[in-house]
Amino acid sequence: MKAKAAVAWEPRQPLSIELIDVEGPKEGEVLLKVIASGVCHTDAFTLSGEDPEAAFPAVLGHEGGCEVVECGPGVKDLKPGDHVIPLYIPECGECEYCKSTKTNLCQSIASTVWTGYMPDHTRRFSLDGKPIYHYMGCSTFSEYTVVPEIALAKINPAAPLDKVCLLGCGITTGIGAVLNTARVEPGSTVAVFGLGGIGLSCVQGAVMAKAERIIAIDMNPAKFDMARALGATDFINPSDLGGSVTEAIVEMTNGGVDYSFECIGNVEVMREALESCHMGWGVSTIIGVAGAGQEIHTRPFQLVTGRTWKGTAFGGVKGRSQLPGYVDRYLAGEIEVDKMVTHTMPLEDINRAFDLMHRGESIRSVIIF
Ligand code: NAD
Ligand code: AHE
Ligand code: ZN
Ligand code: ZN
Repeated sequence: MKAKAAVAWEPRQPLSIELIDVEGPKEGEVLLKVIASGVCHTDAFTLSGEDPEAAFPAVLGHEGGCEVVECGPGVKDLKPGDHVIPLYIPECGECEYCKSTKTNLCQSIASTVWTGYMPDHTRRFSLDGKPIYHYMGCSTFSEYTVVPEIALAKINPAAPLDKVCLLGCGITTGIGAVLNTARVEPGSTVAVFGLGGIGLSCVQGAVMAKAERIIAIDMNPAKFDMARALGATDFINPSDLGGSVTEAIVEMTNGGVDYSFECIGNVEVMREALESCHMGWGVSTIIGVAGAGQEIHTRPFQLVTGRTWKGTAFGGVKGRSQLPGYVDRYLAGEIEVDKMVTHTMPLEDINRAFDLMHRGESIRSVIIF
């Protein structure tokens, strides 16, 4: 079939709207109509050319709200009309990672997902016979996409897909980082570095965890109003300080925070986030994704003296079994999603979504198909 899609032909170039060919679903695969897709900073990261796993040309996008159109042979639990959210981390239920309660990192199809192929090592997208890569197993910047059943969370059909698409990455990642990865306790002090879709969702998660003090840090003060509305209690703009953010936090909290979260992808800030944690017990969780060749640094003494460095992907959430519950909690008014959608636009305007993100003018743009 034909589908309108935004194709990334090469890094650092605007996406190009094309009418591509989408092949039907094979064994275990599902053809989806994408109703809406958020635009995450990771899409911009891959487009920037910094992602060592990037393959071009590709259809990017991984925050989708979709409807099932057709099921390939062997698909067990989905039917046309079902509402689903594609998962860049699948849940096969059978691998040693799925069987462990300690991780969500199902590895059943990881070698193909992260290199731009379907699990059978072929691709479903092409234009004039030239194959196009998939992206994170989702490729939601296309009217139609093909995803394996094990990478689809079936959700409550009452949920608006143009909102809950954001649970396909940003919001779930931030909340999950706080509740699953760091496991913030009531009464804790928390610092959130970077107040985009991820950082603001950490703020939201910290409120859910009943943190007492939530320090929100961003170089763009325009982000503070939303952070305050979601429950942040203190605000730091690094440009306003004489010294470092770490010094400011250590002073404000009498020694450092119990938990910090890096939601930017800046390795220098990752260090600051760790060193802003309290000696003896502070835990810093890395969420931001950094470019090829970049590495984190700190004095080993920081860890010797009882700080812990952690990281998280999709907030530790197992997609098929746990994401539907996040959708239900949104429907019950327990998770804020609507306020995070600051812009909506048709696919034709998708490059504006990237411009708004880079200029710091959006939290999340949602593409409506
Ligand atoms: P975003 O662009 O919407 O937000 C980033 C925020 O950081 C902006 O508000 C910006 O002003 C702020 N910022 C930039 N440099 C700063 C600095 N030096 N000090 C303080 N603030 C600074 O991005 P996002 O969509 O929220 O994504 C954030 C990061 O999380 C990205 O690296 C993204 O790739 C990553 N991410 C990781 C996962 C995961 O599973 N680990 C999931 C989603 C996104
Ligand atoms: N390709 C990058 C890594 C990108 C990365 O870490 N992706 C996160 C999700 S970001 C969502 O916005 C992830 O889940 N990774 C798990 C995995 O197995 O890659 C690089 O640095 O190579
Ligand atoms: Zn993302
Ligand atoms: Zn698995």
